[in-house]
Amino acid sequence: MKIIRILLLSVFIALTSISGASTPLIINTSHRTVTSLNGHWNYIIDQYENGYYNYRYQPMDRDPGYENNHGAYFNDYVQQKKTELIEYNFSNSPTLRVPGSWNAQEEELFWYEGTIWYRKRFDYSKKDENNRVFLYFGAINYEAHIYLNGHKVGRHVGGFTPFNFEITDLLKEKENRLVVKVDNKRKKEAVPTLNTDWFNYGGITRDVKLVETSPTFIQDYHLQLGKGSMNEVSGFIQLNGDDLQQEISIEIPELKIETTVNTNKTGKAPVNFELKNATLWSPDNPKLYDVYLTLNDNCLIDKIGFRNIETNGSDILLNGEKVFLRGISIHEENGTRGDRACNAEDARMILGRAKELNCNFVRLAHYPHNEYMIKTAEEMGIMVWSEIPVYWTIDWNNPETYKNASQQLEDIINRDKNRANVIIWSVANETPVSDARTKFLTSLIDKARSMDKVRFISAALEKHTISRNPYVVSIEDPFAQYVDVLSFNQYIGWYDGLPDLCNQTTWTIKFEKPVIISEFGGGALFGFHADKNTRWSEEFQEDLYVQNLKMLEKIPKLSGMTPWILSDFRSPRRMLPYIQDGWNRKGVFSENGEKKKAFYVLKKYYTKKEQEF
Ligand code: GCB
Repeated sequence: MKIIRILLLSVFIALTSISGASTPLIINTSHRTVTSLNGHWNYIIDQYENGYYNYRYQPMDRDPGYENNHGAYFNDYVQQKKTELIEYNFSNSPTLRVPGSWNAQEEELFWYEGTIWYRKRFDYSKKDENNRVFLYFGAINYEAHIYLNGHKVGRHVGGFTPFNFEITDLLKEKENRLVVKVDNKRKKEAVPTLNTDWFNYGGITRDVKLVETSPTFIQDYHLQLGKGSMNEVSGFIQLNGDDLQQEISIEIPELKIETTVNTNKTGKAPVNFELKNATLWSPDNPKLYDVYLTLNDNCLIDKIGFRNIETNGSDILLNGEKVFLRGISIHEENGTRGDRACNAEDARMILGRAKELNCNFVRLAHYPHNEYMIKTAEEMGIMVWSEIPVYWTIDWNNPETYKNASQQLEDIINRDKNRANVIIWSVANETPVSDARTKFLTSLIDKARSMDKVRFISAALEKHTISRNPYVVSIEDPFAQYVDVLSFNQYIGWYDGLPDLCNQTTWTIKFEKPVIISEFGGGALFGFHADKNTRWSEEFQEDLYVQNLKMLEKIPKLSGMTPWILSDFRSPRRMLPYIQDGWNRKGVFSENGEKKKAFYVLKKYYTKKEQEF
């Protein structure tokens, strides 16, 4: 008996290690044939993961390919026998809105970190019987196991990146039962790790859709100006399907461009063509062109901007002209709703605040934000710093942790590589210096550069004092030599002395690279007024901004900044009663969009900067 059990277990382990991975990411889903599965989904709270593990704490789950694979216990598989003991029922369970976190929707779930099962029933008729169908999730925080009609479709780890699975063979016309196990428990080896300074919203936090494609289709493409070029588009197109060697036409009618490429045996075609008299994308004129990619009768449209971004010594050049990045850091949160931002309206609201500050740049901290944020920023003429959650104390020596971080980086580059406004991939935030950390981060840089030769690579580093002189500050991190843009966070006047310390501080930066101050700031409760020496008052924060801006202006290589932060945001680390009450108060706006005094200081500075450049 014992031997049989061991045998079964080893079969199970072998099976779980061979599959469950998602299919390559389908980009630009918003311009494809899609059906939204957003809406109300039934849910079951499962704190002990009863639907997944048996009472010996062995998974009842099987990965795809397993014969008679009904997946987990809570798989919503139709039970025929009336006598069968079934201790769950989705149909009689309450519902949650998708997209959205569970914390924001049910009071009893506000602090919940664990497993919740979601179930959605739907009918689906394909537009053409030969077509293929994929199930696409914008993001689920943090780990997801997906089952369709009693079969395991796959598993995904990472709370802020999109993924998809092909479900063509599992899909039915009527009564499909889609079950998702979502687990947002924090873990040491995860990315991010146990400790962060933001709220761990759990759930299906972004759009869910079915994407229908022809048997062979354009799955991916990269169409942007090549490195150093103002007019040469260079990139690729990638097909998915059985008929991989085909001709694809590329058209940009407004520029009178019509060209074709032929894909090779692997479905890939390099793309190179010249743009004549194109208006390049910039914050002043965020021009996007309609680009048509046609394979047989199927046309996929995208709106693409073209721009050149380069550094020259310590300058950043956009389309050949020196630019100052008038930025602000942002969390992906709608504070009024107290939830993750998840739609175009949220994006317009958040980025509208950045526009009011006169920003031309945003740091989307500390994880990949949803696609609406990137695209809305692109339309509004706002450049973007995009980041992965390699934050603070990641498990640097764990190869699985590296794989996870690297996958998140790959997925976000894949999703956003055609967006002209994205200019920086950031691989980390405030990570403690060690050999293992530097190796981890340089491998991430290699990965990013292998996928994107044009955009800058950076990371938010920390400052150091030299020669034990607290007034002379520099960047000593060995990782600094690998980045294109030198970025660092500093909190002089808040964690580090009082705002007056700014007057005595000087900066020596030895690297011949553009410098971005990726964070500075301090907390203030909107509506709390006192003198400038009283912490948490709007006046203290206002003075802190005045002093910091005066100090930072003196850094000769300064090319931009993204103060911390646009709006107050939820954080379990911030529980000071009557002041914080669960919110990090460093916003220049309150969570409801009220402007604090520091807002006006920063806006004035940015207006001056705009005139200078
Ligand atoms: C930092 C972190 C950011 C925090 C911020 C703060 O350095 O990068 O995530 O929220 O400080 O408010 O302390």
